[in-house]
Formats: sequence, structure tokens, C-alpha cells
Amino acid sequence: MKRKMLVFILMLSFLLIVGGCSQEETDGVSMATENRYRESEIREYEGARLDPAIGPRDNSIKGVQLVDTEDYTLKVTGLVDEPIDLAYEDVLELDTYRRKITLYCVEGWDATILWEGSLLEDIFNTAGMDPKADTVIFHGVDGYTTSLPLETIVNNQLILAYRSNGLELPPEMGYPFIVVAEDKLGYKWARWVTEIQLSDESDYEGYWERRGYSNEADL
Ligand SMILES: Nc1nc2c(c(=O)[nH]1)N[C@H]1C(S)=C(S)[C@@H](COP(=O)(O)O)O[C@H]1N2
Ligand SMILES: [Mo]
Repeated sequence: MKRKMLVFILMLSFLLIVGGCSQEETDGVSMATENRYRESEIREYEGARLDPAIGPRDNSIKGVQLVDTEDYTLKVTGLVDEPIDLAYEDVLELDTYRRKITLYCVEGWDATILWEGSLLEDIFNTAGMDPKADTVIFHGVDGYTTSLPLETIVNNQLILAYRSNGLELPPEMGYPFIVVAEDKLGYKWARWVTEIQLSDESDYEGYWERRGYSNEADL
């Protein structure tokens, strides 16, 4: 009797494990990944699979920030004709750009997401650029900073995104705004951006750059 029971339990466990594994993957997408997609999130673009906009982990310096756009402004400061405060809606009113771009973190993971946002250059132009500016420093609500050469932003038409995979940017990804720093490592992708500072400090070092990461941040 005892032995029969043991055999039964062993068979049952075996079936559960095998069954569990075959359920684990659909089209090479793990259940854990599958569960991270939000309802009605776009999962495919031009024949290629998109990753969920919400990542499996959070490595932000102070955790996920919750920004209320009712009392929020995006400041454009520094080497500009006139510093300005943009409301969330002001940024959304600029022309919309849509691009599928992959974010690569130094920790080894990556995420391919469909981004929609405004051209950073259009945002700078609302304040008017001082010709002396050659660097752009981004500030996040968590005190995070990082910078990019102005030339990189203009030549590559980099955007400040407010939508990912067809939905509003989630807090985890930087709501209201994330810098989509195409072809640059993840730490250049400032999230929860609250201030864009035009500067001539071309050797400025942001949070991770000061801690030894390359200022070029090339892939
Ligand atoms: N404001 C802010 N932006 C940030 C960070 C941060 O800590 N604070 N982390 C950066 C890093 S290192 C990466 S890889 C990307 C994605 O971060 P995640 O790994 O926490 O999703 O956001 C970047 N932007
Ligand atoms: Mo990162």
C-alpha cells in the first residue's frame, strides 16, 4: 500500500513537472515574460517581437518614482535664450515620432520596445538654443543625472518618449518621460526626466559616469 502510494506520488510529480514545463514557453516567450505584458500592449512591430515595456527587475538608484503630471513641469534650462517650464501636455503637442529601439543595460539584459515621443531638438527649440551649448544634461526626479553631446542628439534625431508599445509610458519605465538614447547603454536613458539643461560642460559626468562608467557609453 505504502509503495503504491509512493509510485503514485512520483508519477504525479513527474506529470506536473513535464506539464508545467511545456506550458512555460509559447513561441519562446517564458510565462514570466508573458505575464509582464500589459493589457492591449503592442507585442509585435514590422514582423519582430517586442519585449514587455515593464522589465523583470528595477535597478533604479532610488526605486520606481511616481510622478503626478498635474503638478509637474519639464524645465529647459542652462544655455538657452529663455528658460521655460513645459507642462506634460505641451510636450505631447509637439510632432510625434515612433521608433522601435533596443535598450541595452550593462548588466547584460536588453529590451526591444516601440517608443513614441517628441524630438529632443524640438524641445530645445522651444527655449531657443545658445550656440555655445554642446552638451545636454538630463535630471530625473530621483536626483539621477546623465548627459549626451548635443551633436549626438541632433544628428540621430533622438526622442523623449511618453509612450511605449502603444500605451502610456509606465512608471517603471520613467513616466512621464524617458530619453530614448539609441545606440547608447541603458544608463544614458534618463527616466522621470524633470529638467533638461543645455550646457558647455562637455566632460560632465552623471551618476554612473562618476562611478567609473564610460561617458561615451557606446554599445
Ligand atoms: N532617473 C533615473 N533614470 C535611470 C536610472 C535611474 O536610476 N534613475 N537608471 C538607468 C539605468 S542604469 C538603466 S539600465 C535604465 C533602465 O533601468 P532599469 O534596469 O531599472 O529598468 O534606466 C536608466 N535611467
Ligand atoms: Mo543599467
